[in-house]
Amino acid sequence: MRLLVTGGAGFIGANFVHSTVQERPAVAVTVLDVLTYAGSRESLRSVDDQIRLIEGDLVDESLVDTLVAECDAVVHFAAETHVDNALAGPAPFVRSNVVGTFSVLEAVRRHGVRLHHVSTDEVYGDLPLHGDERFTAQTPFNPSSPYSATKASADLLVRAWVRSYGVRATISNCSNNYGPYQHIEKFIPRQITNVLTGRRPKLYGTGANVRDWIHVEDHNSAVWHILEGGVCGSTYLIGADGERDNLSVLQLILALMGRDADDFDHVPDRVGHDLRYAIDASALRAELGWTPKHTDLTEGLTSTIAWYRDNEWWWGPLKEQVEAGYTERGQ
Ligand code: NAD
Ligand code: TDX
Repeated sequence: MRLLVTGGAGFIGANFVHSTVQERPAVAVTVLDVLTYAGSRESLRSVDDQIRLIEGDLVDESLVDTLVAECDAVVHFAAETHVDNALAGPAPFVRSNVVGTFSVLEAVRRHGVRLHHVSTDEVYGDLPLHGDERFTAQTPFNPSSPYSATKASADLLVRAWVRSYGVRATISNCSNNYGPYQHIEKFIPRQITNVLTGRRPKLYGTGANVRDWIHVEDHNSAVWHILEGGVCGSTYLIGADGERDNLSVLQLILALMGRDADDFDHVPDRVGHDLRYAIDASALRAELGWTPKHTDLTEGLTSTIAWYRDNEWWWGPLKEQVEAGYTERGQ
């Protein structure tokens, strides 16, 4: 199989490329990535002689057309992904997430190529903090932020291209990922690298907001299950029953790193901050037989902390600038 992976130099995409190269040697991987601040050649360094990396933009329709024509399937990860950046400046989110997905859809339509579109649970908005309701594929879209609105828009384009043009596409909406190679602007790696550099972790508001954590390897194994066994036109929700409030995740990180439970700062809350996400992944488990492997958050965080401790070469050069940006926003 010749596989085109968009956004393969970002967090989830790079982990996907690593596991694909390792576990599926018959798959020829091409990565298309424009290498924004969030993408890095370094994330693919260990596999660079086993893949082809094309530095280019999703909105470059002729480049996307050429690459899609050469492949059997596309896994579309590329997007602008950080909610705080979307709040500060939404334009790149509309460009990459909406126009970029349109460009991919037009190319797969022209060439009859199978597409898997990677999306987020944030398209469904948020749930009440206390309760046991969870998102399913039937939950109506209700995005809160410019980021989630552009992801919902992209999902709607994919659905319409399936219905109107018979494009062979599946969609997945996954919960919050963690693991190696995640950009240090995001919650878990920001706090780990704050501790590693002698800074105090920063918690938005009271930390009561709940996220449903999944290890990136489990997200990616679900993507492979869907690519191979998913029904075109279907949406699959991916989650591993990992609900935790932010304060308890932070205090677990502090404990695992030998710090006191109160060794952090409260900073102003994110505007429009989604309260709670929770995924019901029973359809994916029942239909495609997928099960997550990393269900113990303490174990998953222990290995993630070890990865950041051992790989300062990868994140160290970014740290000052990322924290300067947060300081400017008062967070
Ligand atoms: P990331 O920000 O780490 O990586 C995104 C990658 O896309 C980067 O390498 C970037 O250079 C590339 N990119 C952005 N715009 C591009 C463009 N116009 N052309 C080509 N490449 C471009 O993101 P991530 O966390 O790895 O997320 C990957 C996908 O998974 C996204 O679609 C995101 O919405 C989705 N997702 C993420 C999470 C999560 O917790 N991180 C959860 C659910 C879904
Ligand atoms: O310093 C911080 N302190 C803090 O309390 C940061 C960066 C975040 N937070 C909070 C905000 C959220 O409630 O932690 C939670 C997680 O924040 P992010 O890592 O920014 O993730 P989130 O906004 O939940 O979105 C993530 O999951 C869904 C990804 O960034 C999205 O791309 C994905 O679609």
